[in-house]
Amino acid sequence: MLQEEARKLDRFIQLLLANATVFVSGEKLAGSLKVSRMTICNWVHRLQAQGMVIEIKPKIGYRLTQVPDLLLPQLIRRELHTKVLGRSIYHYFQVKSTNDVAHQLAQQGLPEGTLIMAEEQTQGRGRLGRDWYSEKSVGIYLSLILRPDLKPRHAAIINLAAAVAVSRVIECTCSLTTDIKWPNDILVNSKKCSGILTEMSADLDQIKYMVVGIGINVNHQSFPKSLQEQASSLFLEGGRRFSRTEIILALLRYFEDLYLELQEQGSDVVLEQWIRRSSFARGKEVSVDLGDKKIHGTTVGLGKEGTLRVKLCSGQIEDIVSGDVVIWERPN
Ligand code: BT5
Repeated sequence: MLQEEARKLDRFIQLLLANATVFVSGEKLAGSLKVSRMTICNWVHRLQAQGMVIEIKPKIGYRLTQVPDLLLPQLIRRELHTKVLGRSIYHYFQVKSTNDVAHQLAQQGLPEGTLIMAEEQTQGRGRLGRDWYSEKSVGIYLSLILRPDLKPRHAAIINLAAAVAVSRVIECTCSLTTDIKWPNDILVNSKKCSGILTEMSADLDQIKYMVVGIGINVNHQSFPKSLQEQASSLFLEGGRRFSRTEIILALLRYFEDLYLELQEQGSDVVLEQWIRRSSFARGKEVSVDLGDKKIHGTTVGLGKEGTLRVKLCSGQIEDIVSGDVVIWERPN
């Protein structure tokens, strides 16, 4: 769906929500949104298919009587108590990737804190061109535009801060115990329930903007075979459904607190919290796939810029900037 159409559809839902006690005529809706009555009719059928209950009275109009668990900006805005994050909200029913939309909007000059959410991603992305499975309306797929006053080499700290915020929200809102696998996998019972993809546009010594993309498996009841061993959802681990809206509200608050503290006090505040929340920070025997080689060793903390420090058998310490970490299964 084109961005402009998606914006109009959101405005349409807003009008239905604002007038939920009365029937609104198709003509009036079409006029205020500058679309045809046929478009209104198509949208109504589309929303009904998404679980919205909309009464249709011929020659009179439409009335919204029941809203499903959609990530409606109108509802999020009403409950949001942040200064920066979510000050502008874009919601889409379907996009390729919320990170792609965020890049486009950032290049158009949208401000820091702009939030982009989608019910479904058709080409959700992980790191290094990998896919992110994004089933419709059961997960959280969001991206935030940030414009931090940081040198590009400090960007990894933002990634770690997002991981801390996701871990905190899963613990506080869903009462589940989490672990963080460096740099950005949030695990519940050793299975991945969330991933973060942080991208940036930068000059040599200044970040122009960053896009922090967060995916959380919330109410998924199952996963494709290829992911079943490693992935899970809060529903599968917690045994009940969770409100995606409530999780997003808490996430934005926790992330903003840490983001503002980071800019005032420096990276230690993030590093300390990350280390406290991760069993991978110290004393874990790991293998790290660096692309061109694999190393084995024991983790000995984080470097100032968010690197993972691994002590090799030789005693030498490697600072890992990027790579895939797994628990080292020592050969017998
Ligand atoms: C990540 O990459 O974990 C980053 C994921 C970021 C997703 C968000 S959603 C909103 C925003 N828009 C986007 O397009 N992306 C971001 P990485 O560490 O490379 O992990 C990717 C790997 O995790 C895949 O190769 C699979 O093995 C696995 N995977 C894919 N989908 C998964 C899912 N839903 N849950 C758990 N694991 C998954």
